[in-house]
Amino acid sequence: MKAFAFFVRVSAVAACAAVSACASDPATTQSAVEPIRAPQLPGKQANEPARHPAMTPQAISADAANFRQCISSLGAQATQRGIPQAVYNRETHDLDPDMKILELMDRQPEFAKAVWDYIDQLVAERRITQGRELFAQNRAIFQRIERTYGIDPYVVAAIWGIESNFGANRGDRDVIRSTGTLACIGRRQEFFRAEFLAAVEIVARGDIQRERFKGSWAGAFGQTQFMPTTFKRLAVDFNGDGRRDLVDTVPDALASTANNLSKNGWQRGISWGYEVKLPRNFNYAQASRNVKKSAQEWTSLGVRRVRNEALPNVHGYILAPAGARGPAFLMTRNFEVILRYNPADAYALAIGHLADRIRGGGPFEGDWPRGEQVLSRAERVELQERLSALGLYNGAIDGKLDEQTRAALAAYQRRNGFTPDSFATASVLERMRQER
Ligand SMILES: [Ca+2]
Repeated sequence: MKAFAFFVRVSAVAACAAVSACASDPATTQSAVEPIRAPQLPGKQANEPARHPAMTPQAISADAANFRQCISSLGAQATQRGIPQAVYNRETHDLDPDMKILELMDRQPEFAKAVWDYIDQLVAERRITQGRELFAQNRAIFQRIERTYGIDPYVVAAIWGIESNFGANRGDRDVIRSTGTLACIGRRQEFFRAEFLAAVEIVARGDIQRERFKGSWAGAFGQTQFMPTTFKRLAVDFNGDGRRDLVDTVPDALASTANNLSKNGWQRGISWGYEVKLPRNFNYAQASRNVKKSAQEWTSLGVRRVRNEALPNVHGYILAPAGARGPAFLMTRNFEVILRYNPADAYALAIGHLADRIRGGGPFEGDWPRGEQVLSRAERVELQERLSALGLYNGAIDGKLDEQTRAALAAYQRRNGFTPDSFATASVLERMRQER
C-alpha cells in the first residue's frame, strides 16, 4: 500500500519510494519528517539510474506541453468508471502540472543512511510517548479494530505514527493534481493513471472533499497514507457515517489500515518478529528472506531468543540488517505483510519496533555497530567493480546489493579475516582499495 521513505519517507499505504532494504540498500525511505513517500511505487528503486528516457528535460517539457490534452483524454476512462463527465470536468478543468514533483521523483539521496539511524529517527522517544498517549485515548477504537480484523492494534498505531506522525504530517499537495501530473508526465504514467482516476473517483463519491484531499507528492494521503487505488480496494467506513474518510476520521483510517494488513495475510496471535542471538559460527548466507525454517530448526542451529525467552512455534527467516555485529531477528509472515506496505526492511523493522515500544517494550537487546559507515550508491558500485576485478563477482555493476553481490562480498570477507556476513561497510571497501 504505501510507501515510505527511507531517507526520508515513509508511508504505509502509499508507496515506499524510499524504502528498500535498508541496510543493504538504504535508499528509500522517508518518514514523517518530510512526508515524501515514495510509496509503493512498484518500480522505483533507490538505485535506479536517474535519467530514464521519459525523465530527460526534453521529454518532460514535451509531456508538460501536452498536459491539458492528456488530462482531457483521460475523461473517457473516468466516464467508464462511472464518474459523470460534469464532475470530471469540474475537478480537472483548471489543473496545471506540479513540476516540482518530477524533481522529487528521481531525487537520489547523496548518502546512504544506516539502518540504526533510520530506526532512531522513526522510533524516537517522543513518538513512543505520543503513541502511548494516543493509544490510551483511542483504546476503545483500537480494541474494536483488533476484534474486527485480528490485527495487533499496536502495529496499526505504529503505522499511524510513522506514516503521518499520528495525523500531523499528512502532506499538503492536492492529490488529484499530484497524481494527474504523474499520470501525464514522466516515467510512471501508466501506474499513476490508475491512481489519478481513483483519486477523482474518491472525490466524485464524496468520501473526501477536494479541499481536504491533500497528500504526499506521490499521492499518498490521509492519516496512514493510502494511495488512491489502495483506498479503493481496502478503505472502510468504521464510524458508520457513510463516508470512508481517511483524512479527518481517525477510526476510518486506522480500521482501513488494519483491513489492509488483514487482506495481505496477517496471521493472528504471532508477532512480526522476535529478536534473537545467532551463534558464533552462524552461516550468514542463511540470513535471507529465501531461507525459511521453523523455530525448532533455527533452535537446532543454535539460534536463541534474547533474554532467554522461549521462541514461539513460528516459521520464518533470519534478518541481520547490520550483519554479525548488529541485532538479529527471526521474522514471521507478519513482517512480510508489513513489507507489503513499504518494501524496505528498515521501514518494516521500525514499524514492528515502534509497535512493541508503544506496547511498553524496551529497546533491542543487541547493539548496532554505530561506528561503521554504510556505503553510498557510488561506493556500492565501486564495491562491485572491485569484487569483479578480484574475480569474485560477474554480475551487474548497478550498486544493488543483491544475493550475488552479497555472496561475493562474503567470499571476500572470508578470505580476508572478516566475519562473512555480507554487511557492506566502509571498512571492508577500504580494505579492498588497499589490494593491488
Ligand atoms: Ca466514516
